[in-house]
Amino acid sequence: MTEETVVTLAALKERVEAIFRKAGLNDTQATAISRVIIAGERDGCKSHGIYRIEGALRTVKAGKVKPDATPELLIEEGSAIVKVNAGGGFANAAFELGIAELARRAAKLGLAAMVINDCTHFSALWPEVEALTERGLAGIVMCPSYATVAPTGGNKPLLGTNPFAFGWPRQGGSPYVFDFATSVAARGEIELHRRAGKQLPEGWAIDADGKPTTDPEAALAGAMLPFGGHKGSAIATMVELLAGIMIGDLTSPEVLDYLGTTTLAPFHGELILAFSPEAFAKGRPGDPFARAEVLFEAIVGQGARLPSQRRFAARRTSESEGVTLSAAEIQQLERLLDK
Ligand code: NDP
Ligand code: PYC
Repeated sequence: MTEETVVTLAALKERVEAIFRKAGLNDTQATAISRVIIAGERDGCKSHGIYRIEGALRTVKAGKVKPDATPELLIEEGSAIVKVNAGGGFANAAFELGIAELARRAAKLGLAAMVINDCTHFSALWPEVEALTERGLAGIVMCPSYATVAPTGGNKPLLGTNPFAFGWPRQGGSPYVFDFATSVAARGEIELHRRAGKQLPEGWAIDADGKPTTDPEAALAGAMLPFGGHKGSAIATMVELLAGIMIGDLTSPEVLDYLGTTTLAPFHGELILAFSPEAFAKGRPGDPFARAEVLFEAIVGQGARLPSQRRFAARRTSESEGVTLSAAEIQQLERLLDK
């Protein structure tokens, strides 16, 4: 099965939406979830593209996410905190409901936060960060996951792969965006290695006895490791505190207790922080956007690349040429449509 097919983004979107509608998702849920999955494929982020459809459908089937949920916006006049209750649905629809109000408040107050509660979240965070940068705001987004990562010095899964993303708007160009798991790699990467029959790089995981392993099966049965040793371990813990405990939602070990498995998409909350660079820099010398450009130019000037440049290049190609899917991926989509 080595054949590949090029599919336009519009055709892929139609297929993915049809799969979710068939599985009982309402329009709000199906369109929002499809948007981020297509964005993953478009930007060459396979670990959060169509590969995620089956996990999302399994979660619907297991009754752990409400396919027909309607998220609810809960706002208090004057508050910097915008809350959205996802109503047990996917986070994507909740985010789309709250983003305009978050941006309005951040522009007015200088900074604002969106808290999403009671959601199932399985996607990459950069689509959300980019929704902020498109509105001229800087942003930080984070959420827990489920306990699959051992804290540095420990030997059992406790923390999540807890993604953490940041974005800074750039006039007339792609924003500065980074988005990564606080584990050495996203769990999706381990699963993709397992499916491809490939060994993991050293330093990604330990087995169930706490010994280093490069075998994806043993890693999935054991624990992943935080990136950067104690530093990643502490950042992952911060995510549990801010985007779990502080917002009154589940931490990664609680998510795993609730789900009883890592084969379903995790149920928890999410925290989105939005900043107006102009408001923070007001009264200080220099335009913050122009000063940021000097920094970016200096980074690139050393031969380094900015994060997300690979993604933006993949996006340009996909938008003009479509995306290439393997025969197995096309069969997967057909099978899911026929189910
Ligand atoms: P990667 O290691 O693939 O990439 C992390 C970031 O670093 C990207 O912004 C990437 O940009 C950038 N980058 C990579 N190499 C370089 C380089 N040489 N120089 C400069 N920047 C670079 O990310 P992860 O595997 O850790 O995470 C992948 C995705 O998984 C994320 O989108 C994350 O949100 C998602 N995730 C979601 C979870 C969830 O619970 N919802 C849990 C864990 C992860 P570029 O893309 O351009 O290469
Ligand atoms: O890739 O680690 C991951 C992940 C967990 C939940 C969603 N993505």
